[in-house]
Amino acid sequence: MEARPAVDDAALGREAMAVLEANWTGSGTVPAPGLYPHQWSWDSAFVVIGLARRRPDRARDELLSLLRGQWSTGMVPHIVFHTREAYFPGPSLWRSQEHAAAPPVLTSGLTAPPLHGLALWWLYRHTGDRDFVRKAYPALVAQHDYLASARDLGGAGLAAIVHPWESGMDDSPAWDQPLHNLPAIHYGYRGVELADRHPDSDHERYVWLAMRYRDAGYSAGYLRDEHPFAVEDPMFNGIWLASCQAMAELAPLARADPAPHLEQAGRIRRALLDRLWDGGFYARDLRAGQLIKVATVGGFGPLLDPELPAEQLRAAVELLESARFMGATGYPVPSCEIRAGQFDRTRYWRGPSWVNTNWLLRRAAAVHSLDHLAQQLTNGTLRLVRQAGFRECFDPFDGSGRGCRDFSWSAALTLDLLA
Ligand code: 9WN
Repeated sequence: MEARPAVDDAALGREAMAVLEANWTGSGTVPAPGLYPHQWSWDSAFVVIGLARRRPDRARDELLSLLRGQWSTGMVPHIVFHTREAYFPGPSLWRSQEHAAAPPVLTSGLTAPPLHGLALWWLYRHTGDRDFVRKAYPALVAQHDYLASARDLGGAGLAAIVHPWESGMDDSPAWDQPLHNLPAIHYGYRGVELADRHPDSDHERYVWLAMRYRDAGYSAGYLRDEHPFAVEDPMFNGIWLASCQAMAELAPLARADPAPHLEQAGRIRRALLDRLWDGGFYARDLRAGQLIKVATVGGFGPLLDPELPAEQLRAAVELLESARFMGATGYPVPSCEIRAGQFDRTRYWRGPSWVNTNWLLRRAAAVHSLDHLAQQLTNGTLRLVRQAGFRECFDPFDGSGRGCRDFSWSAALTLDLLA
């Protein structure tokens, strides 16, 4: 465990702002210098949330900057490349510039959890800036329309992810089964260096899946009929539902009708309950036609719904607080249940705790007036960053930092937790 001098709230807030200043490129906030040198979609939404009170000007620029990468299909890409800095997979893999629907700025061809509606609502709540709502609202309507049309691969109202990167939790044990069901892959890297954070062949599968989709022209028909990875993820859809509700509240400010957003939220809620609930929420593998029965932090996404029925709310909170999750670890919330064979306290989404999922669950707790749980999540998360700094993720047992340093969403959400 690294020792850090004790910091009070004011000093912690100043440190967090300094990280965000350093990670601001002039046209967006990078998740971390070096490792992630471009703008990532859900990272940016967390930055908007974190800056809403202290730097609303920067929060607005952050969101608009990300939305410059939106495709004319409405798809908001998971990476927007504003700089020339190298990253793999970079623009040469995605080749967005060859696609008629893509904007002039280079982007990836995948999307990410649609947190932006909630982020815009957060910003409005703290600034009262109606003009900005009016400006950003249409882009987010288009984003939601894209998900409802091109991504409802199961036909029941949920959006399917077509790549582990779209979940934001790339190496989660939830994707092991669908990845291992893919056909045998023989893909040569031809000069591309493998990052040592992906020591296994799953990284080849990631690249192969991305190339298949690209070579099919990023077509919705191909996704529906042929793409071998299609999963309904409870976190992605729980976030989408929360954003639909946020958009319903913002709609009158944009002189629009809230009803379609509420209908969308209702469809997502019904489908989450019908299709992903089995004593807990699990991801559904649409290609294998079955639930993926490993409990991960992603299974708590539907808690973001204020109208989640009491039975599911009670059972999900019980699981979260149990010795399978935060009841057993010193720090909230392990990304995978600790009793699972796949649990690994050292590997990204296979065990470590993350500030963003802690923040989402703290938001969920607040939505349901679970004040004690919300306080536990706040205190535990602040303890992590106070002790180990704004690391990418943390060992859930001893709180030591993992992954890169000066990670933007860890800093941004700390600002929100301190408020
Ligand atoms: C792949 C940027 C992103 C986050 C994801 C996190 C990680 C990338 C990677 O970093 O994903 O997009 O290289 O593993 O899993 O949540 O958005 O911070």
